[in-house]
Formats: sequence, structure tokens, C-alpha cells
Amino acid sequence: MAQAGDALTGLAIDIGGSKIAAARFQDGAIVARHRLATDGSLNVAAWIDTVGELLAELGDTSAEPVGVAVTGRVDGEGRWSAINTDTLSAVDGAPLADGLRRRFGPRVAAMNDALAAATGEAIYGAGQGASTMAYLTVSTGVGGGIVLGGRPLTSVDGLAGHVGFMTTQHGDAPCPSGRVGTLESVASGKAIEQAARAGGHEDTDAAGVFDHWRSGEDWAAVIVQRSADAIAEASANLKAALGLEIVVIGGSVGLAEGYLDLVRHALDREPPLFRVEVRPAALGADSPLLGALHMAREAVSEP
Ligand code: BMX
Repeated sequence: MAQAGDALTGLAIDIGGSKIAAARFQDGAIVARHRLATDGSLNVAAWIDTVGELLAELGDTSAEPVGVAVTGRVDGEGRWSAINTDTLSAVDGAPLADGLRRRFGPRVAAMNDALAAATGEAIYGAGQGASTMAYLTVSTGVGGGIVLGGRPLTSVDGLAGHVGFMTTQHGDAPCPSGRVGTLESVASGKAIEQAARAGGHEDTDAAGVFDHWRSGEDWAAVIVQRSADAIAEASANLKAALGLEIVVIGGSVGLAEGYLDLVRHALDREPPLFRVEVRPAALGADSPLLGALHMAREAVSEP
């Protein structure tokens, strides 16, 4: 069972671009889990129903804090919007926080998934001991969360940390965000899959591209290397901008076997001043869950 620090008790839900993970925590340990596939076409009312079904599945007592981490931008008013509209097609300024609180009470807090994961890793995981860090999830998309001086970076518009929409020298394709050549359009699981299909490997998902890479197939190595090079470039850029101590990397692509070594080798090609230590997310796929519950507990305890 995952062990969190300081006896987290409550429920957490992580609505990612491809999957939804939910867990019940009791005194720091995950005592129950549930998992669903993401339906990116749901509107906010349907998403709140899904949260209700997951809470019921986990035996919610209606008295514990609930953290809900979501892919997408959550602004200072708790409104939820997709930036990559290919991932979520029916949330644009949706009143997520208000809807959750109306349905389940003020014990619920909602936040961006990568911000939650950054918080989880900073407090309970690979970020412990660092006051300034970036968390990057390389998953369906590329998400980010920044911790400066021990505090998660947020913004009124909810955009802070969205490193996936920075541009990269390795990119030239349009991104559903409206930008061109974004990190997400080069490095993410969806980008890896799209690159494989563009090369004629129609039935290959991101995991399959990694399998072909490990089997020594050059076409797959080029795709995986380009993803890692772009993540290394973003890490060096964030180091230049924020003076980061470390970068913590999570996500299905980020934690794939052999991927971080490619990122580290690419970073070694940068001048020493712009290199930054890269660590795997110690909490693995649970980073957003621990961070979301921690943030919900903080929100509930605020005066
Ligand atoms: C996208 C963006 C981020 C999110 C990141 C990783 C959307 C819907 N999501 O950059 O908010 O943090 O993906 O999230 O615009 P994933 O779980 O979908 O990989």
C-alpha cells in the first residue's frame, strides 16, 4: 500500500486525459482504489456524477475531505477549462468547484492534476528537501507544476505551470491549444502515438512505440528520443527561468523504463549552468492523489 506522510485520511480522485484513478486514504495508507477510463466528451454535470459514483464505490462517509485533481486549467474561481480540446471537448469555463461543493459539501477541493502531483511530490515524494522544483507529467499530455520557496505556484487564470504549452525547437506541428510546436505536441503520449501513426504504424499506441524502441527499431527510437530531447530542453529552460533545484518527472511516458536516462543524457549536452537533476516521481501514478487530498485538507482547514 502507498504510504503518505502525516496520516492523510480522506478520498482523492485523479481525472487524467486517459484514465481516472480514485483512492481512499486511511492514516496515510491507500486502503481502497478504483479506476475508470476517461470519457473526454462529458460535460461538467456528468463529471460531477462520475465523482459521485467513485465516492460511493469507495464508501464515502460524506464527512471526509475530498481532493479532485483534473486535467485542464482550473482558475481562481474554480472554473474548469480544457486547453487541449482534443483531451476534453465539453469543459470551457465550467463551474467545477461550485458544482462539487453544492453536491458534496465544502469538504471538496478541485485543482489541476499536475499542480496536485507537484504538491504531492514536494511534500511526500521526490521533492522533499527541495524548496524550488518543477514537476512534469509526460502522460496523455504534458503537464507541469511549479513549487517556489516551498509553495505551489498558482495564478488567477489557472495557467501557471502549464509547461506543455511552451514551444520547443523540436516541434513544428499545430497544437489543439492553438499554438504551434508546443512541448505537448512533441513529447506527450498522444504525440508519440500520432508520430507512430504518421509513420505508417497505424495500430501502435505510445506503450507500443516503447516496445518497438526496446526491440531496437530505429523509427521508434527517433520518436522516443525526440520526446526526451524536448523534455530535457524544457527542463533547461525552466532551470534558466526559475533556478530550479530539481525536476521531478511522472506520467506513463515519463516513468517508462529507460526514458529518464534519455532525458538525463540530453541534459548532459547542455552547458553545466543549465543542467538540473531529474528524479522520477517517488509516488508514481499516485502523486496527484496525495497532492489533491493534501490540498483539500488545507482548503477545508483554512479559516
Ligand atoms: C494538458 C492540459 C493540462 C494537464 C496536462 C497533463 C488539458 C485538458 N490538459 O497539458 O491541464 O495537466 O495535459 O494531463 O488541456 P493528462 O493527465 O491529460 O496527461
